[in-house]
Amino acid sequence: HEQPKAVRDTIFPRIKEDDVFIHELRMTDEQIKDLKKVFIIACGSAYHAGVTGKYVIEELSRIPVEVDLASEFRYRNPILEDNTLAIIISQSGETADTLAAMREAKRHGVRTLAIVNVVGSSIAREADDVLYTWAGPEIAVATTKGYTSQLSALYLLALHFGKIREKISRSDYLEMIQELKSLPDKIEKMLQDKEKIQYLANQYIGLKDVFFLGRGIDYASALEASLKLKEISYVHSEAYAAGELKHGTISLIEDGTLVVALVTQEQLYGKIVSNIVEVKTRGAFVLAVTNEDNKDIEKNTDYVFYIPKTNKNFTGLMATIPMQLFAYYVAVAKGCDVDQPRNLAKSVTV
Ligand code: F1P
Repeated sequence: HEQPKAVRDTIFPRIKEDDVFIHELRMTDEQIKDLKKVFIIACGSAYHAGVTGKYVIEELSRIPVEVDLASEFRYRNPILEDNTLAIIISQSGETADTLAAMREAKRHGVRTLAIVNVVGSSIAREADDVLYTWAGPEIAVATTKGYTSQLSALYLLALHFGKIREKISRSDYLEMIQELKSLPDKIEKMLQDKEKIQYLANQYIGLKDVFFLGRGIDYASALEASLKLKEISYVHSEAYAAGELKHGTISLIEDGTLVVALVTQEQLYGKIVSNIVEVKTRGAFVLAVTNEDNKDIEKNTDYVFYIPKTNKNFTGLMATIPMQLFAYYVAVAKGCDVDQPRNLAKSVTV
């Protein structure tokens, strides 16, 4: 419920007179124009923010982006060429694998930009530049506003790169800036509808398996939705890029299996609807999370949660929040302690 503030505090100070202004990033316009590659490196939810970041940075700035898990990157002798920027994402700034991966990137002479919430943390101290998220000092163990403020920071970066590299028209740029500014109010509005999510979660106390499906940015949101459910309610769940279903997973869908379809990318509506039809044929109960103007989806689904319409690059932030609420309500209904999830630490330092 503090997400409108966290998102506002992360975005607003970096928009001045309808321009993105990231004074923390000490890269010249020439260096940004010369970028050949961006590596995003993180763990857990921060990694999922990075997957969203890949879609948005590539779309808006046309820089190729590779996202890697810090625990893999640090041991795999990565190929890091000149003109690469490593973006390190970590809420705590202390995650051991992420810190080690950042050091590995630096050892190769690559410039590092950290997106971190904790001021003065190890990652913040060692990175070349730091873009702080302002989610506040009180962060849940299973991150929620930490995650959406990471997305906010990545949206700002993508717009900034896109503008400097002249990959976005002036009118699209201005429109997206207005849209960024409207996100906190839209989150506020969406939270007013939370009983709809609570109602559904209460039907699913005995829930065993859930499948989250999405394409493009919605796939990244599906990864985070699935992790959140596992972390706090201990329900088994899987996130799938919807097009991958036919490569085996579909055989796990049975009568009554809950499938959550994230459907925010208008250009992919048709594609995901055909995946929804496939799982419904096998008896799945389908919850769709979609844009408020996509009423058509009701024809093929059992339950719909509508999110406020926003620019297609920013829907990840909108779609994730109802999924965090879903995980929360399932956990509460099952009697789980959401503030102290078992086997989860606020920062994983070993
Ligand atoms: C990464 C992370 C969190 C998760 C939990 C364990 O932490 O996976 O996303 O909620 O706290 O660690 P960080 O590097 O972003 O601090």
